[in-house]
Amino acid sequence: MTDELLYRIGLAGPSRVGKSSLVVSLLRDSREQLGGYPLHLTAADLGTERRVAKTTAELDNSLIQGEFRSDALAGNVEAFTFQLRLAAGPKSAGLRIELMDYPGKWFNPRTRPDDSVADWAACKDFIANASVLVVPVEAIVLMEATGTRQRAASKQLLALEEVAKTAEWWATSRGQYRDEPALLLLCPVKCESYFADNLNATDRSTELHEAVRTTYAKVIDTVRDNAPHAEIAYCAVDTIGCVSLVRADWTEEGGQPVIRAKYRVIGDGEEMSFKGIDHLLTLLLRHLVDAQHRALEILAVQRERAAAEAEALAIRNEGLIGNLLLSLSGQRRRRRQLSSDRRGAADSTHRQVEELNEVIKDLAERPLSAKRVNTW
Ligand SMILES: Nc1nc2c(ncn2[C@@H]2O[C@H](COP(=O)(O)OP(=O)(O)OP(=O)(O)O)[C@@H](O)[C@H]2O)c(=O)[nH]1
Ligand SMILES: [Mg+2]
Repeated sequence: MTDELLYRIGLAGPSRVGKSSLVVSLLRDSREQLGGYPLHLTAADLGTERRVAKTTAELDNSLIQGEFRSDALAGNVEAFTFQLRLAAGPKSAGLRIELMDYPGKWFNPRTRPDDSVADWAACKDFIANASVLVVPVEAIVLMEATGTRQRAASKQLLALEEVAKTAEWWATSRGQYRDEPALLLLCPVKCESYFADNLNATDRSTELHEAVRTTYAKVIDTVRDNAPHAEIAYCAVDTIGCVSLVRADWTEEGGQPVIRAKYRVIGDGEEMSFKGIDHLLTLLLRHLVDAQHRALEILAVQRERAAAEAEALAIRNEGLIGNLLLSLSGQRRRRRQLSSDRRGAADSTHRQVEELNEVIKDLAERPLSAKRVNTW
């Protein structure tokens, strides 16, 4: 029997919000991000490795000769499931993680092509089975909306109704498994211009936090109502970092609101400056390691019981003739072997639980920026 469990991470967000950038930023430097911790998050197959490399290159290409091209990243045209492995310690059997990214136009019924209905149904099914739901929030859409019309347009751009619906059925599904950890992560992205801890100087982090809290109140409430055990966290991330918003113009295209952002590159203009990604990874790892810990604790109890039963059988006295027959038929030896195998399996699971205790302690002590991370 393998101890490798499968965890799913779902995404909820419309087109161009920044889903793929967020996922790839999380994976590209994960080894570096995890520095010092006995954890390794790696691509589990060649397809994932290729995908990360391709999207990383596109993201890097959005910064060329001191200019930021916000259209450098091609939008997804199909769904892609990242296959990942997290080894939570040298003796740990590890966790398998699947993360599904998809074209954001499928998310919104207004933009969903007729021939994508079945594809979207498969995405919904994946999300319903995910223990984590990540909601990327396009920060500029929230922060640059002034007046009633722009605020209404911003809700449309963020596909707020759809996000709330998705959160509701995710939470309803999580509500059926209350002994399993569940995590909702609200992640503002494109928020470089509102934090003074990276390359920009203006601090509007409190305002951003408040805007997310009030705008996503329905999402938060629906998760609280349907999955009261779920953790709800906020984590603001810069996946580009070295840009500053110059202006944001609200226009319309085909009757739909659009926001056009103009940035200037700051810093040395060559390198991106991620911020908050390590915090996001920590929040995710805390959840995954906790889930694995709970599952292994249950397994350890089962294996301990099985080992005790096998041991009792191996040493059972079956009387003079019974004992002789057991010995002659080789049955006694087989019982001892089974007992020894089961003892080994139980001890190994106990060691894994112990090892995870240490990892959990390490992750809990990892400092998180109070401006970028919050739990609700
Ligand atoms: N300024 C800024 N731009 C970003 C950031 N993250 C992503 N972008 C830009 O936003 C654009 C859209 O990002 P994607 O990650 O492709 O968005 P998506 O949600 O995957 O889009 P679809 O695949 O169409 O659903 C990209 O061209 C990025 O350059 C960020 O943190 N800051
Ligand atoms: Mg994408």
